[in-house]
Amino acid sequence: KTYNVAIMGATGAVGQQMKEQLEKRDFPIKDIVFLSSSRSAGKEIEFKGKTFTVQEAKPESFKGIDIALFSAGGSISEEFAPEAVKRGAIVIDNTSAFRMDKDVPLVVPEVNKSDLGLHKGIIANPNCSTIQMVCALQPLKEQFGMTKVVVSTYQAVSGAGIGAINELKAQAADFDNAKDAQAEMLPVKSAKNHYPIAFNVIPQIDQFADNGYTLEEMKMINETKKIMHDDSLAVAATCVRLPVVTGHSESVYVELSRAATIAQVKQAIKDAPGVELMDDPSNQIYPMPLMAAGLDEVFVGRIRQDLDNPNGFHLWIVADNLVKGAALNSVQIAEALIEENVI
Ligand code: 11C
Repeated sequence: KTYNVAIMGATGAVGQQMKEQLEKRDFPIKDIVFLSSSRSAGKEIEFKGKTFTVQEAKPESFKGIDIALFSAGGSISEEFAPEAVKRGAIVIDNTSAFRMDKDVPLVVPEVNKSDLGLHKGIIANPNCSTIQMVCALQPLKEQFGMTKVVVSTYQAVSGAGIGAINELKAQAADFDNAKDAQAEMLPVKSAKNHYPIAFNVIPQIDQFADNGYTLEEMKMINETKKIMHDDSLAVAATCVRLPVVTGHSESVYVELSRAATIAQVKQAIKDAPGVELMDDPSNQIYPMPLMAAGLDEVFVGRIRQDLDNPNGFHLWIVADNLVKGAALNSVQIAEALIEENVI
């Protein structure tokens, strides 16, 4: 069987990657349509050797569509996802618009594929920094239980879109004027103040919530509990932007409910689907964003037992934020819908 697919936000950093994943994984496509806002409509996209023109999204664009992959911003999803569902499509939404809705499954196939069956038309793709973390945590939680997670992130600018990548590249050309570099995109386009990211580190991703955490931090906290089905899991996050183009890194401290050896933790990570253990300090083997860019896996290294708490472990987790963190996970959700006979 083949399916009619739409990509909403086709010209964005994630939209382009969605197209590539569909091609690479040979997703069973009958027909495909590339949609965007009026600003990007008219651009041309190559897909499997054919040229397609990007169309301005209208509610009627979703007529006959089976699966619609959305990544064009939360307000576009709020406007068009219900229209797509009304016309019979299943929406896989990569924005934060519906993630915490009770009726919307929030899915990382390696972790909670069974939630797909509960969908009412919309399935949410989690935040990139959440996806890579839960892929590594799930096998540990399953085997040893888990009480607490403390994460600090080192996030790439591509998470903030193509404009942020271009800004980093432009700023990186002139170290002598780094402090005065022109900045309009980061920490977040809609913020009052903007700071250069080249030669810098910015401890703000997205806007601040009233509790002093950023929205990115709150996403990691709330989404992790929802995906792992555990409201009692204590989660704290500090999210930081680095001058890296692609690949989010995370330093994660976990406390397990039951005692585990370092060998057991490494084995659990090694056996986990979609996760690759890359941990050999004697040969300086550990994951880094430059090597993870373009790859599907979540890489885990630097695994250490805490020196004070035998149930505490430290991990270093790296993945391509546009691949497993966004487009690949969305396409894997679509594949899982087929495998599980949900569509
Ligand atoms: C970033 N994680 O790196 C963000 C981008 O909720 O899907 C993804 C935002 C989201 O800036």
